[in-house]
Order: sequence, then structure tokens, then C-alpha cells
Amino acid sequence: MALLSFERRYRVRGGTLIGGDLFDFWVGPFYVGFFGVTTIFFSILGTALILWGAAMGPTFNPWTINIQPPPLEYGLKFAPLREGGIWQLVTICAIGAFTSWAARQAEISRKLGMGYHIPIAYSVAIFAYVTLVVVRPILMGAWGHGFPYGIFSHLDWVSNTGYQYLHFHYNPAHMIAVTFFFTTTLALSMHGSLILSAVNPQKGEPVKSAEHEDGFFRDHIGYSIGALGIHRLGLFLALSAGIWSAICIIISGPFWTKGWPEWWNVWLSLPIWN
Ligand code: 07D
Ligand code: 07D
Repeated sequence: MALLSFERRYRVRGGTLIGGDLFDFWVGPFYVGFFGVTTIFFSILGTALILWGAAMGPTFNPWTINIQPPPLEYGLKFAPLREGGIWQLVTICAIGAFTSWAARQAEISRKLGMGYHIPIAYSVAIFAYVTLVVVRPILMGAWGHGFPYGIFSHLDWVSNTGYQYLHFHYNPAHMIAVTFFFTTTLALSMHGSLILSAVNPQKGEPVKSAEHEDGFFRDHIGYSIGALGIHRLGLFLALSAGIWSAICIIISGPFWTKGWPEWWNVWLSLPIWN
């Protein structure tokens, strides 16, 4: 709230993608916009559908609520509500809410004259989700291949799907994705600790600047990527993690049906061994 007087200067009208002036206003600190309204609509409807599905099931325990996709027999058809139809509607609501949120980020970026980096970054998360519940099920011919909506049940799906390919760690795209996730945390921890070390000098010393930060890494490893560069690297690492995750699951089933350890037999058939 303390920032509100300062923020007022940045409350720029216009720049909306759709709806013109219709929802071009703020409620407290929040920008509304057409896509704010659609986000709320889809979120409330999706949550209500999950609660309705839970009411039909055995429990309201938030950990064990489970909204399952239709059985495989329904293929790519609409299923009755009690047999996966709710999952299909929740999926539509989730995609509606996530894409609305990204569009709202784009509108706010336009208002502020910023780049579209934030909506693009979030779109990669949406892409990974859509890969799991739309693209892969379509390629495999049944909505039943999507993951169920439940805190524990979606973990069961990940484990079961992993073991269907014997040893998911041997999936080469999974390896690349995991490596990008680990590298992202390494980069963020180094960047976070560097900034904090510069702004928390010893008692009586002035706060240090970007030159000190660069100086530390040049002394330490001979190279500093720089203040802008570390953020470019961070974005690249994090987006690559999401993109390679989507790749690792899209190839499991539609393009590779055997166990992943077998994929590495390609090594033995290389012509160099002749
Ligand atoms: C910290 C930002 C805040 C977001 C949070 C999530 C909900 C769901 C829904 C009751 C980093 C809010 C959660 C709104 C409530 C119902 C029906 C983001 C932060 C706090 N997972 N997953 C979790 C989702 C998938 C996997 C936790 C969502 C795939 C594993 C939470 C999706 C696969 C583990 C959760 C999704 C997978 C988890 C913490 C969508 C591969 C854990 C998430 C929409 C990606 C961990 C009990 C977190 C856990 C966990 C949410 C998809 C694997 C419930 C919304 C199918 C292995 N997942 N997940 O902090 O403790 O994210 O599970 O795609 O170990 Mg998951
Ligand atoms: C899909 C989330 C999208 C979220 C969105 C936003 C809200 C709003 C509101 C908080 C992609 C939702 C927002 C709901 C919330 C409020 C207010 C993110 C998504 C749009 N694995 N594995 C991955 C590791 C094993 C398996 C990815 C590690 C086993 C399968 C990642 C290990 C087996 C799948 C990863 C490990 C196995 C994966 C997940 C270690 C099981 C996937 C990250 C150390 C026996 C999934 C696209 C991701 C995937 C996936 C990491 C082990 C199976 C690379 C580190 C060996 C079946 N695993 N895994 O994708 O690629 O995030 O999904 O052992 O499907 Mg794996």
C-alpha cells in the first residue's frame, strides 16, 4: 500500500489487447482489464467444478481429492460428467485461466512500455501443462493419458508414467531438463548471494556497486557475465528447463514406446564400432 502514491504515476490507460476502455481500471493495487475478468471467471468456474467433483467422490480431504480424466475407452470424445467429463471441463477452465493471465501480463507490459519477457516466460509453463493434458493425449488418442487433478493423485500419475518406460531417468530429454533445473537453482543462488554480499558490507563500509560484483567474479573465476547478462542467462536456463520438460514427455509414448534404457542401445549400433 505504501507504494500506491508512487505507482499512480505508472497507471497508464490504453494498450489493451481487447475490450478497449471497458475494463481498463484498477481495483486497489490490481489492474482489472478484460483478461482479469476472464481469469476470475475461469478460475472460479474451474474451482467450483473441482469442488463439485469432490462432492461426488469419497473425500473433501484436500490432499486426496482426485478428479480423474476419462477412461481410455472414451478416446478423444467428450465423456459423461461423472466419468471424466468434469476433468475435461476443468482442463478447459485451466487453459482459459492460464492464457488469460498471460494476456493480462502482456497488457500490463504494453501499458508500461516494457518488453513481453514476462508473458513469454509464463507461456512456457502453460506450454508444458498443455503438452501434458492436450498435445500428448491427442497424439496418443485418448484424454485418459492426461494427468488427474489431485495433489497426491498427480504424483501417482508421474510415478506410474515414469515406470511405464522402465527407468525415466534414462530419457535423454529428461536428463537435459533436470540439468537445466539444477543449473537454474545454481545460477539463482550465486546471483542472490552476490547481490546480498554487495549490499551487506562489513560495518562502517559503504554499500558496494556493480563494479564490485563484476570484480568478485573476475577475481574468482576470471569472468563476470555482468548485471544484465545474469538475468538473460537466468531466463534462458529457466525457460530451457520448461521446454526440455515438455520435450521429454511428448516423446514418451507418441515417439518412443519402449523402456528408456533401451534408447541408449543406439550407442552400440554406431558405425564407428565396425
Ligand atoms: C512455488 C508457485 C506457487 C504455486 C503453488 C501450487 C494448486 C493445486 C489443486 C487441490 C512451484 C498451487 C497448487 C493450485 C491445487 C487441487 C486439485 C510453484 C510455486 C504453491 N503440479 N508436482 C506440487 C501443480 C505437475 C510434481 C505442489 C500444478 C505435472 C511433483 C503443488 C500443476 C508433473 C511434485 C503442485 C502441476 C508434476 C509436485 C507444489 C499444473 C510434472 C511434488 C508445486 C497445473 C511437472 C510437489 C504433493 C510448486 C508436491 C508438487 C501443483 C503439474 C510433478 C500441489 C498446479 C503433472 C513430483 N505440484 N506436477 O511448488 O509436494 O510448484 O506434491 O500443471 O513433489 Mg505438481
Ligand atoms: C507442467 C506446471 C505448469 C503450471 C502452470 C501454472 C496455478 C495457479 C495459484 C498459487 C513443468 C499453474 C498455476 C494452478 C496457482 C496460486 C494462487 C511445469 C508445469 C501453467 N524427475 N518426470 C519432469 C525430475 C523421475 C517423470 C519435469 C527430477 C523419475 C514424468 C522435470 C528427478 C520418474 C514426468 C523432472 C525426476 C519421473 C517428469 C517436471 C529426480 C518417476 C513429466 C518439471 C531427481 C518414477 C514431467 C512436462 C516440469 C515433464 C517430468 C525432474 C525423477 C517421471 C524435468 C529432478 C525417474 C512422467 N521431471 N521423473 O515439467 O516433463 O515442469 O512434464 O529423481 O511428465 Mg521426472
